Amino acid sequence: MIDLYTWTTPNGHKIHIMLEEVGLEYKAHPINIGKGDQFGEEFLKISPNNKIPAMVDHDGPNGKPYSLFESGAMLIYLAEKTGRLLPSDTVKRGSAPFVL
Ligand SMILES: N[C@@H](CCC(=O)N[C@@H](CS)C(=O)NCC(=O)O)C(=O)O
Repeated sequence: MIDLYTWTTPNGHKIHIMLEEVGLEYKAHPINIGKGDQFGEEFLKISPNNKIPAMVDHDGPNGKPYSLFESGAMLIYLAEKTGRLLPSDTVKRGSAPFVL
């Protein structure tokens, strides 16, 4: 189970879309950045740069809770956790259909 801390911005939507695509169970917690929720003491423990999105995977590496922030890092983590949407082969990760 993943707790996702997010708001209705493109960076937030990226993670909602990824979680839906890979089919992991999650609960979304609204962090209203217009009202300053991102500066709350508890949220800053998960996202020290006071930005959404951030998440806690309660079934992280070695079965332990794992928290992370930065949408790019979250996307890679979720892809690697599920083995979906990101080839492990470096060449296949590129957008070019061929190698020069
Ligand atoms: N590089 C970060 C950018 C995150 C970001 O800019 N989040 C914005 C909303 S889209 C935010 O939380 N802003 C609140 C603030 O800076 O106080 C990521 O990709 O996660």
